[in-house]
Amino acid sequence: MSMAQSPEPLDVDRERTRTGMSKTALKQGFLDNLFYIQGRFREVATPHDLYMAAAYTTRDRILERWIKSAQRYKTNQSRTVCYLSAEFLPGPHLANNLVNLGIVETATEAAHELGLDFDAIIAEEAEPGLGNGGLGRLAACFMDSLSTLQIPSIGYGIRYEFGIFDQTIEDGWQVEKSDNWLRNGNPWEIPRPKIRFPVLYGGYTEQYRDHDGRSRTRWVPAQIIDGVAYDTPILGYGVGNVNLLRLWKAEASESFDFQAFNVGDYYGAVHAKIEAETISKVLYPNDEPEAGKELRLKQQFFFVSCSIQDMIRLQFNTVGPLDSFAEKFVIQLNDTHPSLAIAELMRLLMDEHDMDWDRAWDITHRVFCYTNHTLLPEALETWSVSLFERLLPRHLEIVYEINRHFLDEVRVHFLGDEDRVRRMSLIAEDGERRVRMANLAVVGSRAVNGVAALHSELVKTTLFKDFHDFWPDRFHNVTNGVTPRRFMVVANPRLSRLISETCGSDDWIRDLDRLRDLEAHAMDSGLHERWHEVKIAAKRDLAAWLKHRTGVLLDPEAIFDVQAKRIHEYKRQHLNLLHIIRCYQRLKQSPNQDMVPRAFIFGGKAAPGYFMAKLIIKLINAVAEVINNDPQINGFIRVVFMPDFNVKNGQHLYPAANLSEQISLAGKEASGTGNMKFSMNGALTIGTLDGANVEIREEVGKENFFLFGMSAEEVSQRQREGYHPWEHYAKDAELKSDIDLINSGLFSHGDTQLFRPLTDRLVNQDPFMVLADYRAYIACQDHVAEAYRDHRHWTRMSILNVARMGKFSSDRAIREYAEHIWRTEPHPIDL
Ligand code: GPU
Repeated sequence: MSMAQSPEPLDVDRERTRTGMSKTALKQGFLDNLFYIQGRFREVATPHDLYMAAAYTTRDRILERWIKSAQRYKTNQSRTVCYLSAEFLPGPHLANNLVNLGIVETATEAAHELGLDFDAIIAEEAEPGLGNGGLGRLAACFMDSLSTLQIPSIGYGIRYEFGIFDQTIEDGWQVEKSDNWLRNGNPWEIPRPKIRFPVLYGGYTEQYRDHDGRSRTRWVPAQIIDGVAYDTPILGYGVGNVNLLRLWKAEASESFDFQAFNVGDYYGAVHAKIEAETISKVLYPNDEPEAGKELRLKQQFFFVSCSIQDMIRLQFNTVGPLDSFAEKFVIQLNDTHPSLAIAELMRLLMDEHDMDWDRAWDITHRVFCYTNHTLLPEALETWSVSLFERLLPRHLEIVYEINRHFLDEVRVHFLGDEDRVRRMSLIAEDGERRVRMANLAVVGSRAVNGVAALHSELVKTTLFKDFHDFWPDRFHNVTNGVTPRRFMVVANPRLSRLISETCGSDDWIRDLDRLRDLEAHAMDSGLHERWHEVKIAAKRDLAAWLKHRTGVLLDPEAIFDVQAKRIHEYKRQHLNLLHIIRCYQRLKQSPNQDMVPRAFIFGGKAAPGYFMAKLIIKLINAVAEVINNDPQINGFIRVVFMPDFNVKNGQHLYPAANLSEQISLAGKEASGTGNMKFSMNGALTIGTLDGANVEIREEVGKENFFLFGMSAEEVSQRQREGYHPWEHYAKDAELKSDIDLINSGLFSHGDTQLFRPLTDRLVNQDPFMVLADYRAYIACQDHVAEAYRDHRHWTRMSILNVARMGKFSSDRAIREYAEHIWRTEPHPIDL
């Protein structure tokens, strides 16, 4: 039974005493939960018991608002945004929920009076790592903003039993450990065992005549698996609205099992259970490119099928007939991973709900919208027709039929242009026939958007040029944003307090443009001093954290120069490394030179099968070992790799950074969102004109941004002309000596071969033009060092960066989706 069906109005007074916000109520709630849920008394409670009691005490207070929201949304029949995403990276919930409830101070005092270490309780929570990187974290930021903006919404995804692997570093190499995040229980989720849908796979289709004599298609599957809903409440900041993150867990279908049971195959029946459960067992750890594995396709169809069936159920429960489905719902596809939803909705409307093709298609293409997150060809999903047919025979028929209708239109519009038809087809016919998921997503959606201005332009002019020629109005831009609740208030309470005091209000937390009020104080020496103190304090905290985990000691006075993101060649962590080696060589050549001390900090995971990315991690750690232990360097520069970069650990990084490395090859990073998180916390950016960097620079002013490197245009021109990296290597003596130093074995205990695959690739292919941008990067880094010497000037730039970050709130992004794409309205739930 869904909450939306709760029959009784709430007894608000009863709820308030049970879930009051006063310090006394919090203390009582905490002790009750420790006793009745954890079954513990104070003296024997473990840190984990204390965390669980705190989490339940917080959740109790959210549930009241949740039920109210569900009741209101139901009676209002409100239009609902369904955000379909194979990944969600919400980060630990406790601290964020306390912020959004507005009870951080009360809870801190309550904990103090109970003699508890509040920070230790917060730190106890496991990271829900149900995503790889930017795409999954964006989904979580959007959920926060949807609730804060009071827009009814449901995030649909997969409840992976194992999320993204835990990264440890052993002998400088990345080692992956499985992420058993549910081991100690998850107090934030509520299982809904009765919200369960069958998901079908395999088998065949057949035609039959229904009682009206119409020809219909029946899908006879070979396997049925159940999806069961697990709900996590997503509370908005300072509002009564609570939306739903509904994640599906795969279970064996009871009815299906019984068949095996009846013929006495008990063992086989249990085996089928295990196989069913593998579907939601583990997240694929590839962050573009795609894995292309059969289980991945099964996962995608699994969560998509459950989600569409759930929406149809909700439609019947609230509005009624399916004709208004596209008025009740809008479905946003977070990349192509959920784009099977287009075929699945068609199937359900036609095969299960008796609609003809035209009515079903009318609803389907009006309900879907699609966000593209990459132009990298290797990241664009395609599935071989034979695999697709084996797993989803009915959906292949539907895809063919969509394609037939679509290509007919194209042929009418572009008479005789069969080349274009071939390019636009949902099926790639060159070589092994494959289904192009991006083409399916564009054809099945009424709106398509990129995630930053430059990216959306490139989407229109390169990747989807043919589609843009055909449907120019379908294409939009919505520049990404991040939530200031998580990345400022939770991660950086010191800075947040300082901003609120300086601006005379904390309104900026819900209206990030208000940060502009800081500009009036950008020259104020009192603010400068406190701004500097806040940054130094965060640097000390990070230094202590890193010392404890890696043994490397950083000097808080040094420039904290940070690159934290997935390890990928296009993101060019190795360009950063070449600069570090340059600094090292300079110091070795003239030890007495007046160099500004720097701490180079890296964080990020490599896909387990991505050899070159793993070699880059090894090289970072190898360079760190040599530099950090060279007495001649004497700590002037230090290099450290933060193990297991994730949302939780990232919260230590953003507040402490002075310099944010956003150095991808122009045209390759769709948006980037780390760039926004660093800048909001007062770091200056060194970056290329890529993704959202372009707009960040526009906002903060070019004098407050360290720009270097080729533009996207220059990149494609160079590529057209023919790019020869070895010419740079041969001509630039410093570049040559930096690369030669890697090959000398200095960083690899004399092994001259270890890093050869990396250096050979740079000199011979260099697909991401590291060598072409090397000289400009080094020069720009020299400017950074000079600028850092002038503390007043640097601090002023830092303040202006924060003051001008309003645009990059995910609240702004969600407002744009709501207004231009979804056409949804807020439904306030009063407190
Ligand atoms: N992104 Br496609 C991912 O994190 N994973 C993916 O599989 C794909 C894209 C990222 C983009 O690389 C990044 O530029 C962007 O900011 C982010 O999605 C959110 O849009």
